[in-house]
Amino acid sequence: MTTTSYDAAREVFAEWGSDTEAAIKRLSGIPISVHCWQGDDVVGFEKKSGSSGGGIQATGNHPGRARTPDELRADLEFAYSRIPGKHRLNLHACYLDTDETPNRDEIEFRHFAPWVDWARDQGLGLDFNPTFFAHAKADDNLTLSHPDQGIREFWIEHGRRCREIAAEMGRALGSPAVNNIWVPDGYKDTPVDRMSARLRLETSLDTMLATPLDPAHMLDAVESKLFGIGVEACTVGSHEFYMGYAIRKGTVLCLDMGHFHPTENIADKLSAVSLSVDQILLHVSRPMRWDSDHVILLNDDIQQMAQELVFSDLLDRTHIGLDFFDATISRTAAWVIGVRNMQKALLRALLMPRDRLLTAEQSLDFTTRFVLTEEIKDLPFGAVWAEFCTRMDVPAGAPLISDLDSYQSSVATRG
Ligand code: RNT
Ligand code: ZN
Repeated sequence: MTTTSYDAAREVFAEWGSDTEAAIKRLSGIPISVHCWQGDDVVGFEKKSGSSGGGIQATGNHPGRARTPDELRADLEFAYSRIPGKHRLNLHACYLDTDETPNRDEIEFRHFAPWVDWARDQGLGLDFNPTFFAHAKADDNLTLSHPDQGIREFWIEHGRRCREIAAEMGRALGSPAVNNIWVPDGYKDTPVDRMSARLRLETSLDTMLATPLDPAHMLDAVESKLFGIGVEACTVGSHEFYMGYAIRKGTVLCLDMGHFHPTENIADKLSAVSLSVDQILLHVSRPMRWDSDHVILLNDDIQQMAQELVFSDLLDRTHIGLDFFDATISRTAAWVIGVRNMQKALLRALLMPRDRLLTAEQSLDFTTRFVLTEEIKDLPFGAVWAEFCTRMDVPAGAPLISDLDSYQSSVATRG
């Protein structure tokens, strides 16, 4: 039998005390929730929203944007076929698939049934999100905290329905759907009454979440933000607001990597918040100077995040979702490379010589810790990744590049 580069890598890692087979096995069981909205620049399939746009915006005009649910599913099927392992799809409520024209406060499970049938066929779990943006009733950048009771009630009803839809999705697929609440609410210029806005958001959330639903079918999550375009002065649902809310109400806490000050280290927050909340949802993203939602790279930020998940034993209570959208490059390539980067980061973390690092740190031998963290950067992680891809029957390296390119060419003629 010839020695492959994987066999050689396995031996190298074994010398460092790391088990490549165990790492591959663990990685193959970590689902990533792939966000539908990278496929069409966060446009969705509503026939009428009465929106003037706003809320969230992708920049770029690369050819090939999915214009229908069928096109989006075809693109996703291609992307999943180039991503090792079994994963999830994260759907937004504005991606309904129906000839009907329900408003946001009228949507029902049947409007999403084609997605559920498809997910079942593909062996995918589903996650869900109410869509509190890109709608006439969100044009003031105020929804659940709007001073107008009628507008608040409209959005509360939307949120209620989304919870029910998520629960039905989770029941149908036998895996709980995380239903993540993000609202754009905030003020462009300095408000004089932050308190009332936050009290209104709190009361609206309480009303929306009042009916308990089976956690085997759905899990409520809340997502904070620091600021956004048009809400520079104050975001009602800030980090402190939602962290407190999640702790008091027992919801999942969503941490989006783009929703903090640019120098804050999101990886550092995981162990800290995990002492107070049971489950975490990640929106893995790449903020460049602001919450720009660039496609994630295999960079230090992602690596540190993955290492914290592994070293703090948080993988079993963290839902890993992605949140980026770039319309200047192939959207399918963005999905494939972004998800694979998250997986590569997890693989590297799983291959770290954990015991040696912990021993050095516990004995205050920071020199050894430093030497270790830097020397292990040269270990043959790539050979283990290539082996994982081969076993999962997905391409790596040159064949992947030509694959991504030919799929992009096949969709580039879309109008
Ligand atoms: C917006 C939030 C939110 C959205 C998605 C589309 O800043 O990050 O998660 O990106 O809901
Ligand atoms: Zn997000």
